[in-house]
Amino acid sequence: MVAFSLFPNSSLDHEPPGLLWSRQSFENTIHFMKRETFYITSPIYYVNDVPHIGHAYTTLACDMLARFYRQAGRDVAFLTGTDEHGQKVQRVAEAKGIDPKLFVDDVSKTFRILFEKLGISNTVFARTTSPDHYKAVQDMWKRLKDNNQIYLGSYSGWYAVRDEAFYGEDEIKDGKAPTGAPVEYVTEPSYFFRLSAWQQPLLDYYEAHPDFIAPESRRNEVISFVKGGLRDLSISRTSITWGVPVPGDEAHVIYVWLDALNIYLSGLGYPSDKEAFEKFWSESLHIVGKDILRFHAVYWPAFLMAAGMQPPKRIFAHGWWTKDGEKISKSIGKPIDPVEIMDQYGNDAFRYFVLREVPFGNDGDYSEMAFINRLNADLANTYGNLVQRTLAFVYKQNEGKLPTPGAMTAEDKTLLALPSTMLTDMTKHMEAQSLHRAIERVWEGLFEGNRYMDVQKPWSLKATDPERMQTILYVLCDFIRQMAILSSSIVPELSSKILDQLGIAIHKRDFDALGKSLTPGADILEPKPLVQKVV
Ligand code: ME8
Repeated sequence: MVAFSLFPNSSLDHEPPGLLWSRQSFENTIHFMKRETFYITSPIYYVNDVPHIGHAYTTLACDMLARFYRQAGRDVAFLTGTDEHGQKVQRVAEAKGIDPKLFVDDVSKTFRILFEKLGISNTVFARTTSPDHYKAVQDMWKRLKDNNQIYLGSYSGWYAVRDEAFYGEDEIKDGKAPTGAPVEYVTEPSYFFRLSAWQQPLLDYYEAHPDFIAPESRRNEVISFVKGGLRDLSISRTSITWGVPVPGDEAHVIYVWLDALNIYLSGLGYPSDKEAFEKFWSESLHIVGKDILRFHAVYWPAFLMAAGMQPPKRIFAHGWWTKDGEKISKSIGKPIDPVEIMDQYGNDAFRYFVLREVPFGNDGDYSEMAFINRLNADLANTYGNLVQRTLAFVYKQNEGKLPTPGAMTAEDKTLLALPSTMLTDMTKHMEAQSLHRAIERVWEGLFEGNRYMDVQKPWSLKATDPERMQTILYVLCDFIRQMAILSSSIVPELSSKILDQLGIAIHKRDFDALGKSLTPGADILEPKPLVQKVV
């Protein structure tokens, strides 16, 4: 039985209490209610290098989805982790003169620490060196073998260690892989997977499941790649030792991608415990970078179908972050350290910037100027100011208590009804993984809140119409409460601070609290500045 630790990163001191409560509450009620499920996965990252902005990016995107669906009442499993086998990792460990297991333990920890710092709400941190994962990989191998999908042969061709990928002669240009990775010529005995036999079934599957691969442009690329013909795939190596042994032929280790992809099953406890697998697999969403879409959208469904299993529900490939137009990675010398940025500007600022700045699916270039502009304009001016102006005024004018509203005007009612409409739009965007659009929608709401305040001018009514002033302030407070619920998956720390200031109980922070209203006269906390502007 896999323990879905609801907080593997339980040392988090910045975790918003709302989510902590939600998860505990969900776990308690799990046996009594049958809720919709959601299984979100990030790639598991190679441990040849320390984590950078790219790894943080994918995992943050998954986290936004996980938090959103938890608030929507779904039972969420969220996997991230590390990919620890293969030639790339073996070589780095050898070069450092360290035992590979000690080396991977060390680097895997740096990913775990980064995700804790980012406030990632994963339920599983999976590692390919775990004994349970070995079982899943060997189980897959046996299924493929039993189904006559594997044969022994010999591989002669190109291999790029950086990509851990085999390339055909026709793909090599100027002595490099299409990704620019250096290649080496390999000749070794190898087991092969009958990938060529899956060309038509894959094309049929893509056609019958138009939402399987997204975005659309990437789906088209995959389809034309498969239409171009599939060669049988080498799935074992004899020239390396760092991997899962082939059952019954230990001179071979299983190809690192066949090994790694199975993490999505072993992370659910498969094959020892099929309960979680049965519960979550049909609602699985793999978020990956565009660099590894071929492995996920071609090899993975082919392996699964060949093993007699269902492909995942959907695969979404996002774009690539560059800095000054160049690829980001330590080995290429352009790292961007997310920890440094978070230490300087705060977690939410980093999270907000990467998720908002670039349409999810497109490439983006990191610039500090753009980062600071977003922080100042969106977080400080639009969100922070609305909350600060309102709560500071209420706290001062109303002796630290929420106002009591009188009769409401059409404008009041319109503003208060906005968050529920926004949730409908947000949900539509989240279903399409248009994360940036979901965020945009929330900020459109915040603009409306600011506009309402500027038009209603509650401060000008203090002497002339204090009753109307109370109503306006009440509307603003209730609007802010609802906005903080909606923004919880986007800027969790900021949202939870706002809800804390308003005295909103932890169990009233999910989407079903949207239509309800604040209790007039309840105490609020003394407002503290929420977002520090960068000047
Ligand atoms: O491919 N921009 O691991 P990996 C955006 N172990 N995203 C980026 C990025 C960038 N500049 N750089 C990295 C592997 N990423 C395999 C995966 S899954 C069964 C096995 C993100 O460490 C993006 O998600 O090379 C990309 O797909 C992933 O990190 C590659 O991580």
